[in-house]
Amino acid sequence: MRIFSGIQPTGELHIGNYLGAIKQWNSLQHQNNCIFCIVDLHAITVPYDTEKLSNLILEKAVIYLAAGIDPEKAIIFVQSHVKAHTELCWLLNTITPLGDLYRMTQYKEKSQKGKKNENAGLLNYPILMAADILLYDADIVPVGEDQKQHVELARSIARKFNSKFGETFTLPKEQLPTEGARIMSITNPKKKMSKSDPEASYISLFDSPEAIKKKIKSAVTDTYKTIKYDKEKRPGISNLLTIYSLFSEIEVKEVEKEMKGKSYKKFKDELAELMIIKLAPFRKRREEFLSREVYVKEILKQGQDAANSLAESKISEVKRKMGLI
Ligand code: AQP
Repeated sequence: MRIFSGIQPTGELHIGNYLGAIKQWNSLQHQNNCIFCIVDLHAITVPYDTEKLSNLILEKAVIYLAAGIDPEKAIIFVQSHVKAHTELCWLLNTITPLGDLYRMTQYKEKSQKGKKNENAGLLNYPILMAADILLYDADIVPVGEDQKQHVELARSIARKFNSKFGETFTLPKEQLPTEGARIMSITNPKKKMSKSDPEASYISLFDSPEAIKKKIKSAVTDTYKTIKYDKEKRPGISNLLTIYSLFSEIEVKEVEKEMKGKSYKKFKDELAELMIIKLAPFRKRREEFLSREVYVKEILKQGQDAANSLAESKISEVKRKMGLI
């Protein structure tokens, strides 16, 4: 299987990005042809700091490596280093109905964050994402729930292209983890955890033990007394139970049994301890790779070459089919 997925260098990676996406990448890389991209061109569709972007891009490569992505097994590269992504995006623009873009949940949410957020790039984001995926004929796209709609659109664009210009693209399918596809914000458990939201709302993969303790301690729960999963009525405690379950690899039902009779404070203390232990190796490996910038850049260069050769051959086929010379 060909696997493609990416993450935007918009901020610090949080446990949602890990549980929703990177954890799946880790297991998929052993038996598939994996391509993992740092999607920097997506990151510039929202307000950003030009001074900080280059560091954020490099840091994401460090994080992929720290999280266990093996450059011997997977291609790791930066989206803007392979020109065919923007070229294919333009070509796919011409067959994508505007209505499909306006109904995308992420567009609606991000454009509502203020007038300055509204730009054509934000609206066209899913077409660039379709280009990212279709360029490599990806069969599977491992993502969290928020990206499902975009992968569905990529599949619909591929189908449309194939019927208009002849069989060209593989129809991609999203792959969501059974649990952890939507980790919620710890300050507002009705909202998805997001790296561009205020720092208190997410737990970074690299938060210090003190920060983890502080954030979990102030995580929003409810006024009930028992530690029970009920996503609709008790989103806060349910989110914490999901996080505990995923990091401990114990099913939620079992965690509930283990926590029976314990106070929220005790549960939170145990959750914080668990996360401190589980996240410690990420922090350590990140420090190691941060001090090996030359090596990280070399990995990205090799990734660029490998991705480029696949992408160039696909874009030539696409242009030929569309009648361009
Ligand atoms: N809360 C989440 N729970 C589970 N999975 C999540 N993902 C994001 N948030 C959660 C998954 O992480 C991958 C990378 O996401 P992205 O960088 O492409 O952007 P995003 O989906 O918009 O994630 P963020 O954290 O909310 O970033 P910002 O704030 O920049 O928009 C994707 O597979 C995503 O599904």
